[in-house]
Amino acid sequence: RKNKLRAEHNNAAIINGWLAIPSSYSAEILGHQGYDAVTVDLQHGMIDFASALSMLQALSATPAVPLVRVADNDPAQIMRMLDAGAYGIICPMISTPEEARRFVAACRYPPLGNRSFGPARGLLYGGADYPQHANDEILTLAMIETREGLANLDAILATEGLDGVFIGPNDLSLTLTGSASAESRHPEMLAAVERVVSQCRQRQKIAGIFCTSGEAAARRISEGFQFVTPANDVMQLGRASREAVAQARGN
Ligand code: 3PY
Ligand code: MG
Repeated sequence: RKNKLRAEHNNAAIINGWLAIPSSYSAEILGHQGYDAVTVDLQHGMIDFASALSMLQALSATPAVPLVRVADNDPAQIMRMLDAGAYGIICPMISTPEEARRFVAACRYPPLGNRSFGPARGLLYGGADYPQHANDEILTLAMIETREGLANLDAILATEGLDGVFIGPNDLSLTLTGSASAESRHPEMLAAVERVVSQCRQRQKIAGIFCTSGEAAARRISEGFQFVTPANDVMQLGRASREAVAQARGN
């Protein structure tokens, strides 16, 4: 199976779903809604290994490419998630080129990296030739969400094998402006976001960002992002429920 995310990122933007609820049924539902990719969030989602495994299994029955956001830059967890069938990893809090190299190395078999061999579900999802193609197909996105990560952006983007970066706008605005806001209009945030887009464009890397809605995601695409997450399952469930209650009450 070819990872269309790596092959096609120069064309249309990748629309990525986001799962924080530990449910294979939620994963299956999102996977069938037209997303290019769906990410299982082990950092801020309420998801353990057993749930992540069943969610990745559910996603493999859908057209969406299964991705995982790991809890931190831990090679053991990254390798387990790849063995569980993740076709890409989003790694939080990458602040230095050394951290970026460590992250990418965990995603690549030797000689490119130090991923240990035991592909498990990779073979079921990716096919019998997965070991020959995994190094070319596993998507690697480093999260830029610290002041240091922003300062080191160019060196991080220069990391061999890194496909791009994914802005965590809550953490980034928290460190830059003192308050967490996913759609912050603070001048420092606007400048940071613009810088990420332009440096990614120069190096032909993917610029990604978390967004709070479809409208916000469309705006980010018009700003030059190629990978957007238009809210997560929790936000969408809450929003749709509030609307239904309000409509039922006639408000
Ligand atoms: C952030 O906004 O900091 C994120 O990590 C988004 O998920
Ligand atoms: Mg974050």
